[in-house]
Amino acid sequence: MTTETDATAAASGAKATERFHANKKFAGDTSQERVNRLASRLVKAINDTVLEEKVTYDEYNAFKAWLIKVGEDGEWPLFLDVWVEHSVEEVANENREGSKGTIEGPYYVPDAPKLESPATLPMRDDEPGTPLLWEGRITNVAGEPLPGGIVEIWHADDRGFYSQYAPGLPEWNLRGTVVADADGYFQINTMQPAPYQIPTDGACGQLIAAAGWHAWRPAHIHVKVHAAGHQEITAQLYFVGDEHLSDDIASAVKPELVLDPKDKADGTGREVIYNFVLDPVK
Ligand code: MBD
Ligand code: FE
Repeated sequence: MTTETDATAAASGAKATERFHANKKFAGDTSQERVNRLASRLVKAINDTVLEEKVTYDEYNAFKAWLIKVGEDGEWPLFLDVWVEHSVEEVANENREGSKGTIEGPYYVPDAPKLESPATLPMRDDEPGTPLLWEGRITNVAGEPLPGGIVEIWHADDRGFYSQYAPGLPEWNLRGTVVADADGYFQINTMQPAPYQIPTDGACGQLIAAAGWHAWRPAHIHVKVHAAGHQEITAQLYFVGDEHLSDDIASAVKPELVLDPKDKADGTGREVIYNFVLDPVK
């Protein structure tokens, strides 16, 4: 039987590439002037590196082979989201007053099952890990509740695998679209995820090994929070004490996004409160 631990970089890369095309979330109307400016700067940055570092033909050919492999493994979404998206997110959200955001990453799937709060995410009968109850409230920047607010949530399991990107997991495992109540409150029962390694057997893993880096991200819960008339926020929540908070391969940790769950009094796992504040639509 194929299980999640049989996951390959190329298979999850192919899924992430397919998912990117399906989500189609860009306008594609960049002006010629802007393309000229950005493409010229990018090409110049590469040429400057070649000239300043005296890059050899061997290194140039290794680079070319690696870029080809990124495409063959479907790892452009992974590569870009790990090494570039954090800067794009910083620019996009620099003027927000409400909650901090961070990168989306390559594993979001829209239209996860809709769950009324209090919600329990879809999971296996024998889902491994520590149960986590997350309670929160969605408000505007004035602190007023936003009824009908929604928390889309997705995260890896206790072994570090995402449903729909690793084989053998139920389609919507640990994914849901949670609807807050009339006062903006929500409760979500899930399993605390474990620290996560990006796939090591594809082109990105090859780069990490060749450069002597590591492939770890701290354990994290992805969310998209939205409510009518407000800007959607994409974020991730982390866990205090995680050894990779300070060296996330994706540079996506912010101190405002770190949870400190406590043991529940009834001994059934852990619980934490984390609220979201949404900016009005501009
Ligand atoms: C992930 O799970 C992730 O969140 C990011 C940003 C990149 C790769 C895998
Ligand atoms: Fe992730």
